[in-house]
Amino acid sequence: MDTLASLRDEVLAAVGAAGSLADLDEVRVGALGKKGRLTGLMKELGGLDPEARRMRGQALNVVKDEVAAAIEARKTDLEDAALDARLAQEGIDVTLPPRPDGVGTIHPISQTMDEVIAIFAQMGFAVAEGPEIEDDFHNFTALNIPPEHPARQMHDTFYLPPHADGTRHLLRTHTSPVQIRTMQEQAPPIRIVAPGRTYRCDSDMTHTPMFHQIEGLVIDRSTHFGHLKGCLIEFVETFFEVSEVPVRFRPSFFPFTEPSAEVDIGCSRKGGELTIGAGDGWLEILGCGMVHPNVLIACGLDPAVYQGFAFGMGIERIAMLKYGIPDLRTFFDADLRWLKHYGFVPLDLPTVTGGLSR
Ligand code: 2NM
Repeated sequence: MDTLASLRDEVLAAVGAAGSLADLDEVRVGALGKKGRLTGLMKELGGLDPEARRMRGQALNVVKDEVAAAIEARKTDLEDAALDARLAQEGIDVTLPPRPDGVGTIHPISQTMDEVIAIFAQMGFAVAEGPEIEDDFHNFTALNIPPEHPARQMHDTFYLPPHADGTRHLLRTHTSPVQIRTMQEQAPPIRIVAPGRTYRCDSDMTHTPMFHQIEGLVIDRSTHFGHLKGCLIEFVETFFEVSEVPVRFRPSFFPFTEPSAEVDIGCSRKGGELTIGAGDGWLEILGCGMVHPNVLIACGLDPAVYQGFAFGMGIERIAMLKYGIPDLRTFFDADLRWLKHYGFVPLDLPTVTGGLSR
């Protein structure tokens, strides 16, 4: 009996002292395993006479249960401690800034769009969006584009299958329908930019059937061409991140503006390299003008009270100029090596004050 009591104390002490699950298992095998010390005592029961075997068996079972329970309790403690240690070690500090590596890059189209929006947002423009599937009125008629205008022809515009009444929807050929919808829905003063995807049935070295535009619109009671010039000169200098860029407003024609102009910036082409900001060359970068009275009338505005200016530019084109991307088609190739080369650091949003591109 004495040996059983001391064996019990010894095993329980060893259980308490086990510092790891491996140590604990060693103690368990040493006591309760096939060749364990308690198992050994169990095996000796066979040699006892019935009464002594019963007494001894009961005593052994009590100790066995006690040891098994102690091992189980210790095991739980050790597992909890191991989990706590792992949690402490693998803990994530969610207040740390994220690491931008391994999440890809920002496509130059997205970057350029974000930069342009940041510049106009800084000037007080709101961003407006609208459907890419449009109707004839918002894409053409309201914009003073007559039915015989070439832009309406099948080969320039993607038309959807006609409805029963003969009307057909189309993929917007510019983001101007967003300005039409804004003028219909909001009372002046209006100051918006409309960025987005546009579609034209055209595909060659310098045209893709889907491309990106941003257009702007300002409507108020006394908005004039001077406001248009100041706004766009400011935009050009901020966007190209050079001061004193030569800017030229060259008379042009659009059905939806009168007068209309195209804006060129100064550049030099020496040795096949294009430098923006100086030199004797000119590069066209956007179109603009005073909103045509017919457009205002189509949107329910009185041209005797309200006037304004509008402008539009292609994102691919200004992205190619600013970032020296020579081939339009590569924007749409989804080539990982190209994206790595021309892409931008994620999570580094362009701001006018904090830097547009770095
Ligand atoms: C351009 C050039 C000139 C333009 C006009 C309008 C609207 F809806 F106000 F009439 N939206 N966009 C516009 C004017 C677009 O893109 C080259």
